[in-house]
Amino acid sequence: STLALGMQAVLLRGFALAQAPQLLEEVRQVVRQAPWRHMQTPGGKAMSVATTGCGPLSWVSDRRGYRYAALDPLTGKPWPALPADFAQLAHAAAQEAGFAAFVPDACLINRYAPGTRLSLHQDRDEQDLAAPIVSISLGLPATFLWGGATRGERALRVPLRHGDTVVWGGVDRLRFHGVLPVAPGQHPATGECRINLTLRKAT
Ligand code: MD5
Ligand code: FE
Repeated sequence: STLALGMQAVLLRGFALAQAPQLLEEVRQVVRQAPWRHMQTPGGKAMSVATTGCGPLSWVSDRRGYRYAALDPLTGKPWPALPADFAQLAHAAAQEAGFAAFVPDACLINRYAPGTRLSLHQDRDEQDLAAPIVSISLGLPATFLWGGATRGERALRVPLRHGDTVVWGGVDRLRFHGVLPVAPGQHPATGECRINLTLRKAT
């Protein structure tokens, strides 16, 4: 089913379900070349989410700030290539939401162990804020917090399950958002974690 969360934010329930096993196999391949790590915030704290990435560029954070980088700072090597089906799925999802021209050049991969959360933030490190972000949820469910244009606005709680895909674009692209602590559990596809892929146009 297709649920309009906002004017230009669309939740496609189960959109990635059929491809999930293949996506997760590709995540495992990425992790072999670009291992999970807990990036440092500019304030010096380790993020509770473990991350890696793939594509020509991927998002990095350290004491110097947030940015997109062509090289993985952990290995010094280019990020693994963006798997073709990541890009295809993101393109198809974006099309459903009215963003027919979306071509991602970066994929950030987040891993949430039980108890891991993501505090309210905006994604504004991309050059082209007219391009949407496509988010694919895999494994354990989570409660997504979907806020407003300011941090203080009351956030809507959106449950996201295995295979759910969300397209955030246009007027809904810069909303504050986060993820509540993931509840402990076991998922047949991922074991004891939630994995989120975000496909982005960084440049
Ligand atoms: C997650 N990840 O579940 C989320 C999914 C991140 C992040 O937030 O930055 O890695 S992406 C949700 C998102 C992205 C861009 C814009 C908006 C939501 N939004 O305007 O609500 O790991
Ligand atoms: Fe975000």
